[in-house]
Amino acid sequence: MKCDVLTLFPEVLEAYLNESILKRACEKDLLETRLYNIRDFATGPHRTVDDSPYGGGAGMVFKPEPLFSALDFLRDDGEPRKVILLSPQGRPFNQATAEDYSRETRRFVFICGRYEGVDERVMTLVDEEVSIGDYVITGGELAALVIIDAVTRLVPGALGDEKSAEEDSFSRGLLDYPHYTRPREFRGMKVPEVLFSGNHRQIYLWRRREALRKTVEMRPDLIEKFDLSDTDKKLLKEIEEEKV
Ligand code: 9D3
Repeated sequence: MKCDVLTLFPEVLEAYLNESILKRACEKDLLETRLYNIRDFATGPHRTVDDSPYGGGAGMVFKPEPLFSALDFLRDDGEPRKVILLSPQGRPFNQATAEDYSRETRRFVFICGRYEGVDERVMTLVDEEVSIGDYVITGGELAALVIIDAVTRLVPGALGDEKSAEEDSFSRGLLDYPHYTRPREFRGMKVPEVLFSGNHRQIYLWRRREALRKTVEMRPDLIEKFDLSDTDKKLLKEIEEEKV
């Protein structure tokens, strides 16, 4: 994934991009991020990027000129780009979007909004308007990081251990089962016996049952959409019967 990020706070993204998986992905040339401060494209003595809304009302609106200048500057290299505006009004980002983006060959431009919004004429530059969920955050920076992180995990080689990405998608649709590591007993809390059994079928069934249990409890909406196998149905019945 290659991307340009337009933001008023490049240092916010810098910190997260320079750690862990994203850092390694950068070093392996699987991820390339160029951060640009929108203020550097603003003109005038105060380098103003926002102004009050026509028609009145509270808050400020991102002026169009700095964003158009930034896009003109980026497009100078002739590389094709897909421009994403991060905004609360966007289409919700999910794992399917992440998979689409991981197959995209164009460079991405992420425009991180702040204030109440951007001047509507900026939409003529934008290919997709994307939100990360139904809650209000202060600006698009965290949203850009969420998307870059989710997409990079899907780039072959980025996780090092390719099984992790496979497992993420393998049981997709169900929440994860509980995990345990040493010690075998901690403050009176024991690790389930089956996990020491070496019986892979029994371990699989235990994990599957616990994944189903967790999903029923936390995300019944996922169970409704999920294509349950005969074994899953049997395990769900066992969970039901525990309750009586
Ligand atoms: C009064 C209307 N508000 C819209 C719900 C104003 C407003 C609040 C916060 C406008 C922009 C923002 C800043 N948020 C983002 O830029 C943003 C965002 C979000 O708030 N939630 C989920 N995804 C995203 S992506 C960018």
